[in-house]
Amino acid sequence: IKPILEIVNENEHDISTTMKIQPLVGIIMGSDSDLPTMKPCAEILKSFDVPFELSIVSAHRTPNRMFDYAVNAHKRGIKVIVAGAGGAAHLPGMVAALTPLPVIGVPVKGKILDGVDSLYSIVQMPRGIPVATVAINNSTNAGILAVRQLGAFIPGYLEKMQKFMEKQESDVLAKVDKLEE
Ligand code: RP5
Repeated sequence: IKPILEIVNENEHDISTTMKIQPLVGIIMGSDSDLPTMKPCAEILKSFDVPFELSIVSAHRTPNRMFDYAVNAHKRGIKVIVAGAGGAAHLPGMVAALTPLPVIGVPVKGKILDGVDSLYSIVQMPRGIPVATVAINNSTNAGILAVRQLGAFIPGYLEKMQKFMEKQESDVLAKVDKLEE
């Protein structure tokens, strides 16, 4: 994936120009310090050939940018937003409050409270504004869930997901066979 700062600096106000094809998933995170945690999400999307964009959008430090991103994402053709944040992790919930798109929240583990603070901040949404929350630091699952959501209306991704699951199963069964040899 492109280095995050390069993407942000490229054109801060038009993130979609960072890819030549229409991105379907928007990966956003509160800080560049979240990038190592969010990178697996980008990698899994790449492995499924899902076009995505990736940027820093902070609920606290750049609230106006967050508002612009959230209200415009669906107009730019984004179908799913994956939002990672740590600590007082308001980004996924605030974005979900502003967009009609599905939002997947990734609780990022910080240095102090082991990520439980992030998890609770993201998962405890009030009725009416859901955020699909994955496990602490598990941005891989956020990517996989995004592919499944796209698969509901793009058959190619559904087929790829079925193959991915079959391979996962056969990989485990091969290990079982080896253990039992
Ligand atoms: C949150 O605060 C970010 O999502 C990050 O996980 C955490 C710490 O940010 P930095 O101080 O490392 O920029 O907003």
